[in-house]
Amino acid sequence: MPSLANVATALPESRFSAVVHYFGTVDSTNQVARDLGREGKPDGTVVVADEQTEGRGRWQRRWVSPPGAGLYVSLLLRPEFPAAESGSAVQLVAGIATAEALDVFLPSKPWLRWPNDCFILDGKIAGVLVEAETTGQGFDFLVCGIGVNVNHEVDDFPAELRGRATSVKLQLGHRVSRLDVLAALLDSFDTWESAWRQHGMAPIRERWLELSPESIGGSVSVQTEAGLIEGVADGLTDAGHLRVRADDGTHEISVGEVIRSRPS
Ligand code: BTX
Repeated sequence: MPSLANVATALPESRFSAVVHYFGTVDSTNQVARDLGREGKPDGTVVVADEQTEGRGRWQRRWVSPPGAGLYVSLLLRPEFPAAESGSAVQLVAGIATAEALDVFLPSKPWLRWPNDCFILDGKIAGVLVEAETTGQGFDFLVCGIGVNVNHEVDDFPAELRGRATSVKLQLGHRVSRLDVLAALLDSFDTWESAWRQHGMAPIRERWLELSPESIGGSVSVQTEAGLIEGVADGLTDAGHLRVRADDGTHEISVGEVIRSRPS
């Protein structure tokens, strides 16, 4: 199986193959990509690591990132649209790309949970963390971090995640190349990011919703800063916010996460 260390030369040619940085161990590929962004590195720069010691999720949560098992990748993006608009779009694009890449390898359909999780059956297999860097002058760049559990064994997960997290290997019974997963992911990301640049939110929102059946008509519980909102999911707004019909009216949720759903 090809080594991830060869990533800079092994990726098929695309807008993400020109500047690729590989590291054995980093704190967080998102942090490294942010530092590179501050140094002025170009749009499309890719950071990949074999291990993260401080892999992060949202709200200071941890992303478990053992050596040799997962794909830990961050993309440096310099979109011409404002941070809020670009961040929402990139989040959707990254979710689509993750699900489509996993679909190449797995017999069960990957599905997405708003705003940033990818599941196989009821196991979380991947997550996306988009961070924006802004200065006093305005919006500088985005870092889109994606973590995919590729060759994890059950023992690679801490006890509290066993039974809730899964990997490609646990689903398939054999290892797959992280380089192949990355190539599929970047190919899909490029396709859907181009669709967004050319046609706006409509095509990516439609594709994202195809991959997230619970987000249309599912009974969901959404944790927000203002508390728990329970109701029926009614798709996404133009800004990528989750629309939920509840007893007290329709909510358009910009910050939060679906924590439960029941079949519609
Ligand atoms: P999140 O905040 O939605 O998910 C974090 C939560 O998911 C944790 O609190 C834990 O319950 C669970 N979890 C942690 N690690 C794993 C795992 N390996 N598999 C399944 N569940 C897990 C999701 O945040 C966004 C994660 C992005 C990770 C990438 S990796 C490359 C880049 N660098 C970096 O530091 N973060 C991103």
